[in-house]
Amino acid sequence: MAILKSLKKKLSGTKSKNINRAQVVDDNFIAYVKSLKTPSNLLNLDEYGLDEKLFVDMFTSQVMSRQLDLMARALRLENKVFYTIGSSGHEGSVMLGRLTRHTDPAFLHYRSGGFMMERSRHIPSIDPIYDTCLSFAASKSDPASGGRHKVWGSKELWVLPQTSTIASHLPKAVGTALGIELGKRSNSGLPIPDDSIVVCNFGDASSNHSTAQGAFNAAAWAAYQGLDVPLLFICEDNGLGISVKTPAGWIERNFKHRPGLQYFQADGLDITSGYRQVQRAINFCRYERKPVFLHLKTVRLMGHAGTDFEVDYRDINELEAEEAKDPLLKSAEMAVKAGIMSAEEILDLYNRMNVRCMESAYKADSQKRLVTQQQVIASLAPYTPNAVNAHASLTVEKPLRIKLFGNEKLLPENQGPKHMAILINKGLMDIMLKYENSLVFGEDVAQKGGVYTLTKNLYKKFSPKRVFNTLLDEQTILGLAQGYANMGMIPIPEIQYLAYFHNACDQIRGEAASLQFFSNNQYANPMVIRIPGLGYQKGFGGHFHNDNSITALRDIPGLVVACPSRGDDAVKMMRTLMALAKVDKRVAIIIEPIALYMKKDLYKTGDNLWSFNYPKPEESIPLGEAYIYNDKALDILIITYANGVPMSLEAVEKFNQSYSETVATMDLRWLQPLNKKSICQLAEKFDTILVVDEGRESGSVGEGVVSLIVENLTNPPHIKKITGLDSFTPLGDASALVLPNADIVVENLIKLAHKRRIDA
Ligand SMILES: Cc1ncc(C[n+]2csc(CCOP(=O)(O)OP(=O)(O)O)c2C)c(N)n1
Ligand SMILES: [Mg+2]
Repeated sequence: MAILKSLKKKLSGTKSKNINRAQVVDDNFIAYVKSLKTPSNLLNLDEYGLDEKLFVDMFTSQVMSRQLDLMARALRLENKVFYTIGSSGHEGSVMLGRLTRHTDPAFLHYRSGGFMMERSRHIPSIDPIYDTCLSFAASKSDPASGGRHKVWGSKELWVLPQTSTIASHLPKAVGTALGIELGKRSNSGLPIPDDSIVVCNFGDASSNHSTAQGAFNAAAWAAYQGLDVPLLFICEDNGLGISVKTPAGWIERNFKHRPGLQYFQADGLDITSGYRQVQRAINFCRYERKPVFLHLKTVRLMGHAGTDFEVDYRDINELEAEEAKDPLLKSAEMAVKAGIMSAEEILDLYNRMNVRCMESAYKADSQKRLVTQQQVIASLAPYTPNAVNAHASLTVEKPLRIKLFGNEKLLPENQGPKHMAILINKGLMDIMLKYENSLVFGEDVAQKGGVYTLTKNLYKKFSPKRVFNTLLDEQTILGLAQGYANMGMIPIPEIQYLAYFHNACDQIRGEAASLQFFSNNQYANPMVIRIPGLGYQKGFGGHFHNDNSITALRDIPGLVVACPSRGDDAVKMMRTLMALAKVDKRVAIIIEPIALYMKKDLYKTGDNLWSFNYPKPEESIPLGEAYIYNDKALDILIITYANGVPMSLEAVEKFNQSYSETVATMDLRWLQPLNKKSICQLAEKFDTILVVDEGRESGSVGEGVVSLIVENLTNPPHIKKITGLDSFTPLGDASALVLPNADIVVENLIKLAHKRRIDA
């Protein structure tokens, strides 16, 4: 009891009761329970589909969740807990924890304490209170994130960790539901039972987010066409998003009649009346395999988070009315009315859980935290180069390839030099043959074969189950990729143009790329995203088809960004990316320079010097390995990538017509992470360097290259950098004005050569 008393003291602090609603909620419960009397006519739980044990379990889970919230508020003040967004008022989610299976993948709202407590009963060895305390305390032994974030997450309970971006988990929930249906028909099968459903909850305000709306639409769009989408959306409606009220009746009005989305309502404030309602929704979802929108009525108690003083924006009478709806009061009342617990027993349970939470929190606080950078990033970007490279060079038996391509002569390596578009297309065929669980999807990738025919014929060769068009929504495409990966597949989504990646960027930035990090590498969503992009398209364009902004990709932790300049490299790099996805479960993007898709010649028309042989099946390019043209050169080094490579080679050819300085050209090939070692080792051999970067000036790859060299070389060479302008790309010939070109490269080479001569 000493702990309880000290908690109360901390909760009351110096603040008035009006401000400290946690204290009020706590007091209310105790006072209310003390007032309860067992009636002579007992309530029959059977009528609600419940029995005594079931009820007591769920009620206990509600109390556990509540006491975790109260503990967090108290120990936050002692710096022992770093997170105070609670679940109070939302404890009705215990019904979902009970009625779904622990193998139903769950993407949770941050108010899912009740759900977690109840789901944990499926695996008795789990102590959900202690585990939550470890997460609250950012302890290294937190089983969910290894101390990286307070998340609801558990490998054993199929709860994939979510951080705080509201609605960002909905697209991957759609993907996971569709992934269940795809996976159960595939040879490799599913990691969970075939009749699983996906659980995805969120708040009422979050349901308005365009990411959420996109996910509802995508689920309904798929269901409308007869696809199975076993997805249970649960909107936990407490009527507020921080301080902003959701208009009364809005959620029901908005979701009740959506085609393809079945609406159910349930009382989240009373587990007796809510139980069957929740059960009906879950059963419909599981057995009809259709998407469901379950509207769960809740209240929010104790403010949005510990730092939120509701009295600033809510009337005290309104607050008290909400507090009177506390679902724990209702459960206590029902327990007494049903004669399964006395008031004393309830108070005893409440106090015991309080002590357990406090003791667990103090114990968690005494555990080790992350104390080195190495520990923090241990799960960020796993990389086992030997295994990856060995896997990249594994090949499929030749007869299978012959069958795929038609005959021996038609094997791409027997077809002579080709341009990039053809080589990537054939490369994708080989990859799909090698990885039976790989999927190609995106806008227009199936029958049409993509805007630039890169996926041509894949649909015919690998069936619509593995190559399919999606609806026009990049967030959904990347959400599908995450979901399919969760179900064991290797997605190869296409985003039609780089500009359109940006409008869905958070699906990679905040979600896919963060999963290994926030789950301590227990969960992963390996994928290889193909994105045509960059400038210089002749006769076609404007900004959105020539977007050259790479900056937004460069700083996404853990993401690999590949950018080939020639077709054979593209194929070899894709092989490595697939191996990275398979072996280390990494997320990668390959930017395909559109203007190089059809480029055949280098110096003059018909020379065919930018057409290349299809790489032998076992060939690949290790992550980070650059290529150096004219590696014997001694005078000037050009560092570049993508369109910059043929542009620089052309410029060097022109330059050497009048100047004798020898020039090497380094094609970086991998833009993220930059290979510090290889860049610096090569740079060290030169006194003059020209960086040719077709991206925009600010935050460009070139910026990274220059700073690596300047910071790491004892005698940094003279460096000049040319980049695109910080501008959007205009239409027509004006587009050339904002990008580097071969003449500019020549001019700069000449200036650098003169400077060298003067310096010498
Ligand atoms: C994309 C995004 N925008 C803003 C926020 C800040 N934020 C956190 S919670 C929240 C309100 C969410 O309300 P609701 O969905 O109703 O959930 P509740 O907290 O009421 O359970 C906001 C605006 C965020 N986390 N993510
Ligand atoms: Mg809300």
